Order: sequence, then structure tokens, then C-alpha cells
Amino acid sequence: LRGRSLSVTSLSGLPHWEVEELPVEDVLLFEVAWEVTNKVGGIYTVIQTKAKATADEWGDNYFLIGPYFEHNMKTQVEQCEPPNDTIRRAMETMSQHGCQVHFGRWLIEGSPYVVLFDVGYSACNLDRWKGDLWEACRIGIPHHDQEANDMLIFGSLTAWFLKEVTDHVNEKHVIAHFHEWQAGTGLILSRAQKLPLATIFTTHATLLGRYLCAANMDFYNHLDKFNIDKEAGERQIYHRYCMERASVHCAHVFTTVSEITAIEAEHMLKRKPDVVTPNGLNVKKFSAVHEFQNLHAMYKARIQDFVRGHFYGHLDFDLEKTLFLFIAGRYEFSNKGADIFLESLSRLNFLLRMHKSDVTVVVFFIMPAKTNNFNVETLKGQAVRKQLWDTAHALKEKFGKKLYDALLRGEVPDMNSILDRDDLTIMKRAIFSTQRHSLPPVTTHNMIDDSSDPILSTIRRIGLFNSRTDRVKVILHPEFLSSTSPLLPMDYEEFVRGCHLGVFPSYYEPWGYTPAECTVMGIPSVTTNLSGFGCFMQEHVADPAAYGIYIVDRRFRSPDDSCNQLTKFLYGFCKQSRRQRIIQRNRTERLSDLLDWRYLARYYQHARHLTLSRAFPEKFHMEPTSPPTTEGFKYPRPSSVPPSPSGSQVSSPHSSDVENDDEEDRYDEEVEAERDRVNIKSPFSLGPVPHGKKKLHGEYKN
Ligand code: G6P
Ligand code: 1S3
Repeated sequence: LRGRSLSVTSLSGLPHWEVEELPVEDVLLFEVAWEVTNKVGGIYTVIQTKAKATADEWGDNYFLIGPYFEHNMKTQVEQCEPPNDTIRRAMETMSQHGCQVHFGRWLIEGSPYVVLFDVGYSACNLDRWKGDLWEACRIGIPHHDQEANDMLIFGSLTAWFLKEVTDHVNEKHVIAHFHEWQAGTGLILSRAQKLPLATIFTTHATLLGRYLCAANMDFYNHLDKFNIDKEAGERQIYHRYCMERASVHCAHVFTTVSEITAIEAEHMLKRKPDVVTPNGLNVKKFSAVHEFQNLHAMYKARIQDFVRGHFYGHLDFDLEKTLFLFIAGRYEFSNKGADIFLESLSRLNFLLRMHKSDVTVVVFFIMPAKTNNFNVETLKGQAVRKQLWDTAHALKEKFGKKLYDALLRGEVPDMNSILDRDDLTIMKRAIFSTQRHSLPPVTTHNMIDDSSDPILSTIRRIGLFNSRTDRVKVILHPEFLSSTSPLLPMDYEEFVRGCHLGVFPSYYEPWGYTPAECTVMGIPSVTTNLSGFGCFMQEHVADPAAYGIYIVDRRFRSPDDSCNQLTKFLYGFCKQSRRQRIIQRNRTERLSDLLDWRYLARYYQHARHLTLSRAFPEKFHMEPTSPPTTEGFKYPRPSSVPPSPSGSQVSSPHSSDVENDDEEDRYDEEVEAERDRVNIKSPFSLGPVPHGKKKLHGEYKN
């Protein structure tokens, strides 16, 4: 391989590290995950958002491997011919042996190539492949675990494909990067066959960590005390756990998404990750700062409309003084912190009532659960709202015409006669239709497990029933959002932009995309020091709360103290004026550079260099240096925040900024001025890392 020149790039604020070019034209990169073109959870977001940065760097030598599902293929993939003979031949060989392999371009940013295996089509090989796995590592998969069986088929097909590729790849080297235990058998079987591959395994959560936390164990204080085999056995996931642990130990390079999960992995999987690869996003920057603020106002109006319908007959609160909070994600009640969130909402309700606050808080829980569709009362609410709107609109037209005619005649109309008796009747009937005999529902759908659902059970216990006196109202929407919903026709991004605060007080959260997504959209959020994202922000931002990142301490405090802290954050947020919120949103959005793949992709680059140097030491050499690090880099505290924050408003913009709510038209200029004063140097002030240049130590032997 050609030798490469070494250069050093300085990024303001960040430590320097050396740049080495990887000969991507001489290497094929395969990334394998069950969530390629197949949305299940957070890993889809990682793969899908990272694709652009990786495809930009690797071009036609980058391939994603995933499962084939007809619907996903039809809606997300454009079928095409493989760009090289190696891939074409590997696919042909497998097809000749009865496999179905699909190839195309995934229609996302970067348009990467995808190789998709039809797992169901190859199910007849299951018993044989179970035997292969047993021979390779003595792991047996019980027949009743359909998911694990599917993963074995997927892994066997992947290993077969990689064998065909490596058999015919000629001079090129191959990196195979596997995500999560679901893809892991592909790695185990490839290594058992001694394929000439450089391998990486990334875990996005550990199986045991997720289970133990969900069982309300004091997980982080007992990391070194668990009898892991016993715990896995008792939960009947021992075989899955073995698949995960074997994958970890078979990989040349093991990575995970955050420091906190690295510690967890060391204890649960018995290997310290070689590299921490934080998750990024594709950050879209608007040319004018106020554009994302305008979007907030636009989408907030859509949420307000929904709320008008949902609370018809009970709309005795001021929508201009109503804040929209939300929690969203996989429905893991305590892991995602829905338990302490509800408890804090009950305390917040008490505080707002006690202090006679005129602020109302509407909280959305967007967590999918089993349902029998929307409930009638919720649909009726939107119908009533629409009817009122139509009535008002018809009367307005009629009123407007009469007014216009009067003006044409040169008269000022008598306002008392401009509406006739019929109009008054119509209006009265419309008002009568808004009467309801029940409280606005706390859930939008008919829940299948209504009586045992943890969110609904907690709502019943704490009595947050959307009564008139409640200052905190709750709405459980047990389905992911969609722009085609007849109820709340908004997609997730639009909804987030329209809200005021995302609340994610997770106990188990290896990374946590939800608060990161809020941040890049300029929406403040609550996270915790047990989430990868929260720890990352704590490390890189001085006074995160000033930037709208509220970090609840769930590690060193009791659950009750964490609840109190969360309540304090929420109450402080409710006390902010509109102007303070606008300034805070501007600050939040400024952090988005830190979460951009343009910056974070380099950790993946480092992992790839490292695996090449371990798998092919005679060809690739890497000096024994540490991975890229941002240690020591911190966004400074905004200069308008007092140096020693005091009181409950620690994180709010300075009160002197916010005296007059009516002067919003000036906020842009003032915020810009504040930005200049703060003089933050973004880590990207030198622009994106040029393609082909990696900020990594390393050199290649000729
Ligand atoms: C954005 C808009 C303003 C609007 C404000 C509402 O900043 O540009 O026109 O007044 O949002 O903020 P709020 O926090 O009250 O939803
Ligand atoms: C996991 O998905 P989850 O929501 O089950 O992987 C995500 C991507 O790395 C991560 O953000 C999340 O914390 C994990 O939990």
C-alpha cells in the first residue's frame, strides 16, 4: 500500500491530532445491521444518518448489509446493478444455491449501496446453520426464540456472502463492521471460518444492562457484583447473551456509543471497548438564525389546534401561556424515565397551583403500545373543533359581506344588527355542541392493556386527570407520530419543533437520540447523567442548563431527590418569559455543531484504522496512540449568564435580557449581539474535515 503524508490540523478549542489518509480505494467496507432499511429503534437512526459521511468518504466501496422486507424495499430502495464484479459474483453464487439477495441504493442522504438478504426464504437451512454455530462456539439457540433464529439465518447469510467476497476480492482488503447482537452471528461465523477480514463490533446497549435496569435494580452501583450468567439464565436470554458476548470477543475492535456504556460493557461483556463512537446527526443549518424560531412558531400553532380540539369544552386556559412538553421513545417505562417524569409532573402541578401560576403545561407521552385505534372521544374533539371553525368561518364570511356592502353604501353598519337571529342561533348551537360530560381523555387511543398499562396506572395513582384545576395536563399518544394521522397530522420532527421542552429523564440510555434531536432543532431538553448524551454534554459544555440542556442527576441521588431536581428544572422552565425561551432556544441550537457527523464520524474512522492495523499488521501499522479525543474542549458559559448562578433559574437567560416581552421584534439583533459577546469558537470554524483526511494517528507501510 502507498505511504501517506502526515499532516496536522488544528481545530479551534479541540486538541490536535494527526491526520492520516486511509487508502479507501484499496479497501471494501461492509456495515452490517438488522436495522439497515428496517426501522426498529435507535440503531436505524445511527446507520441512516451516518451513511452520508461514510459514503462521501468511501464512495462505491461502501456497502450496507441488512434484512430484506418487501415493504421496506419498495419504499426505500432503488434496485440497481452492483458496481463491481466481486459483489455481483457473490450474489450470483448465493442465488444459485437458493438464496434471495437484493441489491440497490438506499434512498437516503448519501445513497449508499445495500445488500439485503431474504431471511424467510433461507429458513429451510436453519437446522444446518444451528449446527454450524454449535460447532463454531458451542452456542445453541432454542427453537421457540424466533428472533434469535432469524438472527442466526441473517448472520449465516452474511458470513456466506463475506466468504464469497473475500474469495474473489484480489488485492483489496475488507472491513466488516457489525452492529449489535442481532448482526453478531455473522461476525462469529466469519471468524470461525478464518475469513481474511478486519472486523469491528459495536454495541448500542447490552442485553443484560437493559434487562437489569428495567427490573429496577440499582444497576450502576452493583456493576461488579452481578452474577451475569445467572442473571441471563433467569431471564431466559442466556443464548442471546452468549451470542452478544461471543461477538464482542471475536471482533478485532470493539466499540460502543458512550463512556457510560463502555463501563457497563466492561462488566457485562467482559471486554473494555477499544473506541467510544458517539452518535451524531446530519445537522441542517439555516442561513438565518431566526428560521428555526419561525418553524417553532409554525408547528406550535398546529399543536395548539390539536389541543383546542382535545380540550373542547374545557378550554379555560390561555394557549399563549401554555407550554408543550413531551417524552418520546421505546416504551420502557422506567428505563426511559417515564416513572420519575410523571411523579415530577404531579409535583409541578402542585407548585403551579399553589403559586397561582397562569401557565398551563400540556405534556405528551409519545410511546408506542398495543392499541385498538383512536378512541371516539379524542376523534370527536377534533370534529367539534373543526365544526366550530367552520361555523366561525361561515359567519365571518357573512359578516364580512354585510360590512363590505355597508361600506360601499358609505355607511358604518350597526354592529347590533349585522348578525341576525339565525346567526345567533347557529352560534348558540355551536357552543352547545362543545358541552361534554367527561374530562378530556388522558389517552388518544383505546389501550389493549388499559388496566395494567404503567403510564395509565401511574396517572390514576397521582390523579392527573386533566381536570379544570390541573395546571398540568397529560396526553398519552401510544403510537409514533405521522403526517398522515387523522388526529395529529405531524411528523416527529415537526412536532419536536413545535414543542417547548423534551423531557428524557432516562435511567438506561446508552446514548439517547431524542435529546440530541431536540438540540439540533434548537429545542431545550432534559436528559440525565446516566445517558450517553447527557454525559457527553456535561463534558463538553460549561453550564449545559444555560444552553437548554438540563441534566438530572440519576447516578448519585435517590429517585426522590432526582424527582425533586427534575421538578425544579420544570418549574424554573415554566417561570421563564417568552423572551427568555427565545434566547435559550438560540443558545441550544448553537450546540448542534458538536453533534454533527461531520465531526463525530472521525471516531468511526479511527475504529476502522485500528481494525486494519490489528487484522493485517503486515500491511497496516498504527502507532500506539490513543483515539481522537475532545478531552479538555468545552463550550464556554454564555457571557450573559452570571458567573455564579443562584436560585432556581440557574439555567435561564439573565433576567436583564428579558424585561419586556413585547419587544420580540428586536430579539434577533440582540441575540446576535449576545452571540458575538460570547465569542464561542465552534469546533467547525475551519469547516468540515476534508474527505479522505482523517484525524488519526497512523501510517501505512509500503
Ligand atoms: C419564535 C417566533 C416568535 C414567537 C416565539 C414563541 O421565536 O419567531 O415569533 O413569538 O417563537 O415562543 P414560545 O416559546 O412562546 O413558543
Ligand atoms: C439504543 O436504542 P435504544 O433506544 O433501545 O441504541 C441507540 C443508538 O445507538 C441509543 O441512542 C439508545 O440509547 C439505545 O437505547
